[in-house]
Amino acid sequence: AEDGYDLWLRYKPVDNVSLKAEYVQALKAYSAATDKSPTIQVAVDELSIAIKGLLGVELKSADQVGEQTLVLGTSASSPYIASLKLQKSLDPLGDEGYMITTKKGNVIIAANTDIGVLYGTFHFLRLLQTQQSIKKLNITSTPNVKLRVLNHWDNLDRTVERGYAGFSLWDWHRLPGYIDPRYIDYARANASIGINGTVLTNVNANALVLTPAYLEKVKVLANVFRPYGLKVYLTARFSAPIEIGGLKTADPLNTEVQQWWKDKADEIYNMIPDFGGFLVKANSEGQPGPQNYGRTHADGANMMAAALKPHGGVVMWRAFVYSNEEPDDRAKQAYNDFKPLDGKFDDNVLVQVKNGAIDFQPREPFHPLFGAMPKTPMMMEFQITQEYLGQGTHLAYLSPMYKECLDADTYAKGKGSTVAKVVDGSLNNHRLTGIAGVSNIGTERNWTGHLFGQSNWYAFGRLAWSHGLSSEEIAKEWIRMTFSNQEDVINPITNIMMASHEAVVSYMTPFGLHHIMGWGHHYGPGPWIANKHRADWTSVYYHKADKNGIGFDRTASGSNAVAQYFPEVASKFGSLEECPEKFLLWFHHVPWTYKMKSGKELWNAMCYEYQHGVEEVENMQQKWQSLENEIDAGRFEQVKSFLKIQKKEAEWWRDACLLYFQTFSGKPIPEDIPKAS
Ligand code: GCW
Repeated sequence: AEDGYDLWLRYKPVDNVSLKAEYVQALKAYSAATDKSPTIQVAVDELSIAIKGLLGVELKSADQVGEQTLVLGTSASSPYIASLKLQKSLDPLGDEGYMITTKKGNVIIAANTDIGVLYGTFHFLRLLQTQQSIKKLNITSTPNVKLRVLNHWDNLDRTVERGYAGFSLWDWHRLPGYIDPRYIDYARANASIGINGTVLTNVNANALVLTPAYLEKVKVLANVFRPYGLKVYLTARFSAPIEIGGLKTADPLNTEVQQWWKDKADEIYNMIPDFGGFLVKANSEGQPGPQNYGRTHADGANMMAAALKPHGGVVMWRAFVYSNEEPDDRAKQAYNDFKPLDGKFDDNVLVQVKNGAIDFQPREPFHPLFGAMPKTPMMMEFQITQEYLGQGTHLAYLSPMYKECLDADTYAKGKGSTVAKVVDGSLNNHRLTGIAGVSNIGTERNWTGHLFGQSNWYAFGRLAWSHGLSSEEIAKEWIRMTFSNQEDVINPITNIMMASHEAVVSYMTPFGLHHIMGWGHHYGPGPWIANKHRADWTSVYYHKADKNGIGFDRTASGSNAVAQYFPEVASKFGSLEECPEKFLLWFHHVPWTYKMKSGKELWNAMCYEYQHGVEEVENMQQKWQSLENEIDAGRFEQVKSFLKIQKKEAEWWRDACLLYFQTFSGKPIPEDIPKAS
């Protein structure tokens, strides 16, 4: 039975007869260098598996390149490619880009490097999987962003912080002796969408991973991943020099501490010559950091950067900081801490910023740090795992959420200064660029727990490579590869996916409400949670509901967080009339009687919005039901069951939030909204 293990690499037989004939014809044989590098070998292996599955034929190696040969390689490895004199067109493709082109009846996959060839191979296979014609190909592709990295919040005991898909893939106990074949499938999946880095460990870090015993294990994973272009990174616990180094301090300006990190870096690179570098969470949520010693984030980051620099490694220093003692609006703290440090970071440091200023909410306005630190590479951090979006059971396709942030205009250098341009380096001429996604992957058979979680891993990779793709294009690719190329399957699932994120926003946090989830676990509604953990957090900290209205005043009359944005954005968000309604309660405290664009008063509009979210889930259920005979029972039934849970929980959210907020508004819930049961 289908269990989703194969992800989007299922390679089921091509059912379109004429296309199948076209493919078989074009793929009589392949030609690649005879002394294949490990990367070319995995490309050829992938082709063989795929061609066998898709076309039912064995891919044969060509004695010489005749017609209908698939040729793959670089000008250096393939004399045939060299003879085509493509180098002028290959040069701009850099060290990861590729070209897929038809020459004299042959399909050519050419690149400057073997990894470029592998990426091109996966692209070519995608054409077959999504049943595109390959008669006259003329494709070139290069990634927008250099570091396209998964962040695993995986602990050494194999629990996964905010993971909803089983345990960590990394079987530390059996490493380094045993290589779980799953590591290879993980690397294949990542390579197929252009992900080129993986941070193995949780940002709430355990220093033990930097000890020799663990580094031996990490080395084995790095060896497995290397042919797939996937570099390994680790989280570095700031206090590691004390915890595993026996030093008395971790002060970044202390020369012994600096030497300890240098030695540690040397030791790591001795074992893993292409080690990527460190990801660091410091002085945030109890993690140690440079501020413990009166130093800045730049002091801390630069110390590690200096240790990694001789080896070509980078530091990804997180900007997710806020302090429990700080009475100011949490949304403002990262900006206040980091903005003054612009220009102070070494050139192998990236500052990694969450998409929004609070914390991976179903909807957040973009983080004001994007555009605000022109001298510093700003790395995007998205969350793929659905911590605040229904975790392991709710269907939410997140590409529209990622795109909303990437497409947002910061106005940092006038109109058109989108977040995407900040992140891809084009706005401020940075060559070191990056994008991270907090992984939703674990040991469940289908990797992500919810089958549709796979689409978020997929979409993250595709957008990291190419942020101009539309969410719908990405959804359709994924559906074709995951389910079927039949229009009557593609269309309903596209509709389900495209409406899904907005549905979650409607039944959880409409109109810019945020962080009203249950305390700690963040699952389910909890707008009433009295927070004893911070002096300034009362039960109404984030929604601020009272008799008059609801919403967090972040304008000049309130916390003035809007002032952190560039003037055009600040005046838009700061104006009650101009602020997009989707962010209204993020920035404004609004009277219950306020007239919304729909003509309804806020209270009524909110009631109907929650109900709308519930109805959208019902729509998703109906559409899914129509696929009963089109999709294998295993996957069909699982998604169906999860949608049933989602429906129940959407109602739970609606009822809980409306009944609670009603205690402030004092207004009736409209009669046509179903009563809480
Ligand atoms: O989203 C929050 C989570 C924490 C997480 C933290 C972070 C890893 O609730 O579990 O810790 O953010 O991003 O550092």
